Amino acid sequence: LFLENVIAHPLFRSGECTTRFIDETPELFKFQHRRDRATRLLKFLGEVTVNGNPEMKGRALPALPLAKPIKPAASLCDLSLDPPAGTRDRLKQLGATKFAEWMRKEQRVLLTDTTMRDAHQSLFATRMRTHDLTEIAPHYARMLPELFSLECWGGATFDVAMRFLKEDPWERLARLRAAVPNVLFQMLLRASNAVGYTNYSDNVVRYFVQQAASNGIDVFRVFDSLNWVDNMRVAMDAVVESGALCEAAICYTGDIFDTSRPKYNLKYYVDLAKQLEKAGAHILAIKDMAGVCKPRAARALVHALKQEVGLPLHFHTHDTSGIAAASVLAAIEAGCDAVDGALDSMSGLTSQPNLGSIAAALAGTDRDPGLDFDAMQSLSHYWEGVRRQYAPFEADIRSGTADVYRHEMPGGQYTNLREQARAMGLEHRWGEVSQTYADVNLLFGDIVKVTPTSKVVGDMALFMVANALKPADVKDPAREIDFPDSVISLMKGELGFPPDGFPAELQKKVLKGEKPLSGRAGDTLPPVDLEAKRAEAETATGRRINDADLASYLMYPKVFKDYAAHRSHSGDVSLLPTPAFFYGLQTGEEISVELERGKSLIVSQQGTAGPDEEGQVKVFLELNGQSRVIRVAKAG
Ligand code: 3PY
Ligand code: ZN
Repeated sequence: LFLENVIAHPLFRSGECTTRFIDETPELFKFQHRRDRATRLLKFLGEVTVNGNPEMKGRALPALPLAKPIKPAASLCDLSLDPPAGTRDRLKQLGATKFAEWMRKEQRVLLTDTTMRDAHQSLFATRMRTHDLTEIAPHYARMLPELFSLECWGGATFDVAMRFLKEDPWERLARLRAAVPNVLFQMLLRASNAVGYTNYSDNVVRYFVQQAASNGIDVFRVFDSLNWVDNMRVAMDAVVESGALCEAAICYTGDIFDTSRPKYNLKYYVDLAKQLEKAGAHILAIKDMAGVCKPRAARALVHALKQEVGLPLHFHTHDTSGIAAASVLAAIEAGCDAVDGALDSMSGLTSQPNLGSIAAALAGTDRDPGLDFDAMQSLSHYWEGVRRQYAPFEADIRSGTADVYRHEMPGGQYTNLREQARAMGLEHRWGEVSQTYADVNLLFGDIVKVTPTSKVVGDMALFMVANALKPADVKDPAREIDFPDSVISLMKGELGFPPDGFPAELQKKVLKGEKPLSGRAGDTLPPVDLEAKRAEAETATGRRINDADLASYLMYPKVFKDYAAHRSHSGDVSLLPTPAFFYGLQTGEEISVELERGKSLIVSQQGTAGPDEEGQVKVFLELNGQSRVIRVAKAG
């Protein structure tokens, strides 16, 4: 290995190396590092093979081994060809403002594929791993270059990547970007809450946006969880400054035709849209996070917004009701410029409606999106195989349900809240949880529910079910209640305020005499000393912290520390195929792990023995044809 490194080194090859070449060229010893990387991954595989992945605890495993997802055939996609130009090339050429003008003039309806973000967030608790995304990314670049964007980052993916999947969201972005140079990458940004659950200092929000833009995000869908435009300005300004597209979202809740909830009427949304246009948005999103925007409302809303604002419109919804595609088609008929969907096998239920079917429904019309039907089917076939690997994370729902109009739970929250309920032993009482979720919304004054306010409503619903509390108990001034921290924070105004404030009596009861904030949290949160934080993170993790790491640490200090510890102990587990990561290796199973371009490990499992009297299990592995034995202490 050492000789291989010497011979391959450019200085050696140029013949210009001196006698000090070996001393002065530390990378010649990098094979050691490579061997360490392999050993750490083998230990991880041994551990999961014997004790299971902690993530799988208490879940029903699928029948193993699982078939490998099938990628598009070479006849459909020639990876040796450069990807054709796409929307990203157009953005580079036109700049953000002119790009938005182009969108408005474009006859085709523009399509966003959410499969790589919202679809898996909404179907299986955001567990899709980088490996499955990067395997198919080069095909997307060549097979669907007409897409408007790929939503592939932000929302819950940031947190879940580090916390549960033990991988780096920035590396995911870099690998995807390298594979897809031509199509816009879109992320979901929670305005002042960035990709977290709480308001961050303004300079942290700005720093995060700069990092995301310089690492490859082109479209930022920015929303505030209470539709409070003042709380969106810092993030929006930072996006505009970065040169990326600022897509500001109005979060749709209620029903514009429901006269019993007049605060969410057409005027409310039109006013909001005008404020966002004035605040500098390039594109306006209608973000129907729960999927409650009925076809009639979608048509009326798009029609009104087209008349009242000069921005291109992008409609996003969820199929929880089972009829979301009707709303998408109604929005398109009313002149909507862009819409979201997920590829067939990743669509429906709490995910987005089916992009392939929407494209087919529009084929031959004047809004035909012009996507290749066979390409979409072939990519969907790949996702079908991928999805099977995540079966243990799926919610047990079989059909759309009109119940969503009652509970208004965001699709992206549904599987996560069920997860929380499961962890608290309440999954069998899910019906009660969702009814209580609706009750809590009314207790809080009928608010917009989207991350993080939706999480607070969910926390409170679980708290009430677990403690057998009814709305009357919560309101009763004589009943002492130890409210969850997130509820206290909400009532304090740390996530902002709805236009009509929170119900005064409940706010007083929750705050127990403490005063709520009088303005935006960002106005009172002091700026964070970024370099001091970098030093703190370096001490905490014992590793060099680059700019992207710092952004992760600023968002989630504890989660990042735990992730960094896992990385130094187990290596880069994002490189492992998904069945191996979640289920370990079956006897006779062989996998290939690409450590870096052209450097793969072939690992196979030859059998196990034990546990012995000390509780140790031996896992017999082969690494590139050489036997390795990993000893693992059997848990429990
Ligand atoms: C998120 O913020 O993660 C969402 O998906 C909101 O809809
Ligand atoms: Zn969504």
